[in-house]
Amino acid sequence: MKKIFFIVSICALFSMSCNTVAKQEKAPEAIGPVPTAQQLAWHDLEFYWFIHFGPNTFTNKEWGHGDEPADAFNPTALDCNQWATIAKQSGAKGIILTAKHHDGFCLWPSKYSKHTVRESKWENGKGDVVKALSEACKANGLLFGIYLSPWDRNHPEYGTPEYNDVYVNTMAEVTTQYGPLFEFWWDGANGEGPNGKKQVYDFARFEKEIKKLAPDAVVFSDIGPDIRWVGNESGIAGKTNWNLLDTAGFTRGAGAPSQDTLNQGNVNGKNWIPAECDVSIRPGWFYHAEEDDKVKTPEQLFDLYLKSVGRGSSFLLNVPPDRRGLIHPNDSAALAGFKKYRDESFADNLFKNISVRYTNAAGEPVTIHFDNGFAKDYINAGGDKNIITIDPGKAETINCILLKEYIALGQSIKQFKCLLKNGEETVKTIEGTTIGHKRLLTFDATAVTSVDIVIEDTKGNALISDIAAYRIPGQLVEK
Ligand code: FUL
Repeated sequence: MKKIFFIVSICALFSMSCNTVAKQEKAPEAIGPVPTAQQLAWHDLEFYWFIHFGPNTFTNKEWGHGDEPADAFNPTALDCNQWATIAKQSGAKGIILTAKHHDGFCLWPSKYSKHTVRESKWENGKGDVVKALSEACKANGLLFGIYLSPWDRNHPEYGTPEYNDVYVNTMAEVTTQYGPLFEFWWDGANGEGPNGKKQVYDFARFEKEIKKLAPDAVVFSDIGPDIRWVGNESGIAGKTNWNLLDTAGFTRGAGAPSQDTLNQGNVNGKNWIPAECDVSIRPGWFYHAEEDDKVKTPEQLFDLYLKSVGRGSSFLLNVPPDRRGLIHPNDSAALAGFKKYRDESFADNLFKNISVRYTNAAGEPVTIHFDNGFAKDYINAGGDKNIITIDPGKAETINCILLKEYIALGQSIKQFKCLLKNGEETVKTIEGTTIGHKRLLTFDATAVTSVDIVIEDTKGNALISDIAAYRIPGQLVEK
């Protein structure tokens, strides 16, 4: 015991030499499934937009029947550059557009449908919303993605094997004409078509085709292949959130795992399929004037950010343009407030100048000093029962701790706790389960002189890739 104390003290005094010990550590092996390069890049996006726009915007519906006249679609002042500018200002990294919703109306002049912008009066049938938004995204440095509803309540071939050809052809059109895409979205809704028939989708073929057409896009559906639904449309991931999912025995569009499983993932899941939190800034997915006073407030949006991104998921926020084809001022004001909230919350890392002490995987004590925030790919704090002590050198009042796991080598941490200390005394204990891409823990503001992160249960090594602490405005204590 005395010997350990001696070594730890020496290390604290000569942090550089212990740092050298850490540098010689063997690279750890991956634990279980790991993300693809595309999935890893997607994790880092964290926040991006959804846009639901189409005939429903003008007919005040959420699910059009497919019999709406094409002329119903008639925005008076459509400006995709306004959408992209506001998205960019809100800090979003990309936009996913409903190129076709369940009513079958195509926002581009598809060769494979007679229900498109071409058949509408808008811009004398010469307009193309998908093209305009893909260009606006490029001009504003945003990524572009597409939602292409497999369910089609207009297409005469829906409900027959030929419709699967139509669907593949439209996938080819949007990927080749408007790509590159960062995400492709397969909605789970599957109802009857105009002839009362239901479609038997050939998802195996769709998957093969999309992987050829857009190899760099991550593909979303309830159960992946790349990104899964979070199990609710309220934008909330599980506090326990595994990026892993078992899909054997489940099929897309019919028979997904339970919503709880989608929400939390499977601890020993065989596939890396992380959850995406989709939610609308208004009650509906499409614009309805009567919801102008029901736009989520900056504080509500920030709370959702904590419950999505802050639980290792991503935040896909729907912002539906109005009948002019513009983002309503109430929505843009809420988004500006949300951005300000995030900027103010995370501008000042109170754990910028810290000493980090832990025992590495080889059982050696390590001390590393960071004077401008955590700046390493990761530290390997070994397996269970390890303690990582963070010492900011002076008392700091914090109400948020950020932790990240080095997920390129898998997801390992099952359970941990943070002991908030003032001197020798533990003044608050925050319990947690998974960390994954990012975990934001919020609690009542507390003065701390150090924090112990106790790694209680892991699947293997605990690879921590970021540690920070903040004093965020307001009282957003996680429930
Ligand atoms: C659901 C759809 O039925 C809604 O209309 C909306 O598009 C939402 C994002 O997904 O499954």
